[in-house]
Amino acid sequence: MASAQAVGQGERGHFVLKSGHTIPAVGLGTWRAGSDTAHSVRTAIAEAGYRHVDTAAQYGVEKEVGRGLKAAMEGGINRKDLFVTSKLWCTELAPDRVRPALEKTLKDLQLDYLDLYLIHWPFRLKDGAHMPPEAGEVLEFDMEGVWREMEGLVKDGLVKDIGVCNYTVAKLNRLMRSANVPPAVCQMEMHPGWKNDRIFEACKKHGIHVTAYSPLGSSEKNLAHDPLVEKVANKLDKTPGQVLLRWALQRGTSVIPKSTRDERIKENIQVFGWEIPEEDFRALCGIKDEKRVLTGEELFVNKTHGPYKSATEVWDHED
Ligand code: NDP
Ligand code: 1BO
Ligand code: 1BO
Repeated sequence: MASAQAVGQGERGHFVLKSGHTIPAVGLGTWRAGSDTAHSVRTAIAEAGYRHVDTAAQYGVEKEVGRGLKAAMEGGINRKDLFVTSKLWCTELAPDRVRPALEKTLKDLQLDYLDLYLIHWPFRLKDGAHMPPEAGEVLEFDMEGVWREMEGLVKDGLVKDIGVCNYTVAKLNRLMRSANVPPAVCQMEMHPGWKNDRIFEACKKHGIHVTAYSPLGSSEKNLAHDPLVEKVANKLDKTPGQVLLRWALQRGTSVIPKSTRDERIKENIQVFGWEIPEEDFRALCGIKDEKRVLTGEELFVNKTHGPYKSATEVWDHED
């Protein structure tokens, strides 16, 4: 791992997936990264040592991500050393829409394969659906049919691994019953303010790697100012952001923090070669008042017409 050391990832800088492929432990998030995205992606890879970028068609920045990747590769980084994730949006959750959606994503990213393609949310939306959805805008989702198509993308070498996001234990069990290629990764909201232990345990049982999204608590519930996180950071002479990311790595999840500030992009990958001591790790696990930031309510709930009338229903009553 000498070369990985040289770019700052350290010797434990990746996790191994069920497929045998590796996923770098820290990736750059790109949701709401806006017009700075290409610059952030290039900075992350070429200057900070990231080898993993997380994006999605829904973020509206895939062309920008593609420009940033291209700039980094023109600077000498090999495609095979990068790990690029994208996601299939809810309007495309029908078997005949999967491959065209992936092809559009590849074109926008200027790539000929993805390392990981994820179902973004397990709910199908009608084209042009409102937020929140109006009556009839949340459609039936053929999970098995869509997964077959995802499997076809792996078989044809267009994506190396496939996975899901925002799944419940119930949905994961249903998928595991019919999948020929099991999901390699499950991406979920996770930080000390929402540990999400139930799905985490289910994933461990099935050997599915978990990536923690919104690992800093996102912009809505940024935990960098939490007094306990600050206290641990001061004690270890690290930043609160680094403590939150290191906490997630020590739990066994990869992380995809988003920043568009160069100094934070660099700070967020300096999370190797040191540890949060057990007592502080456990104290961080004990942060009270756990709550999701992303409830899915504004995307999928129609309180009058359903089919999901509350966030509780979105999460199959498992929260
Ligand atoms: P994060 O938890 O990564 O937090 C991002 C926020 O924290 C931004 O406001 C950022 O501001 C700030 N920030 C970044 N670094 C630091 C730091 N070191 N100290 C303090 N604040 C910091 O939130 P996201 O919700 O963006 O999640 C990360 C990524 O996960 C997304 O970008 C996306 O790629 C993925 N994701 C996937 C989802 C899914 O459904 N599969 C859902 C949500 C996210 P600034 O940019 O100004 O630095
Ligand atoms: C609306 C998409 C949530 C972030 O992945
Ligand atoms: C193509 C984006 C590079 C800017 O730093």
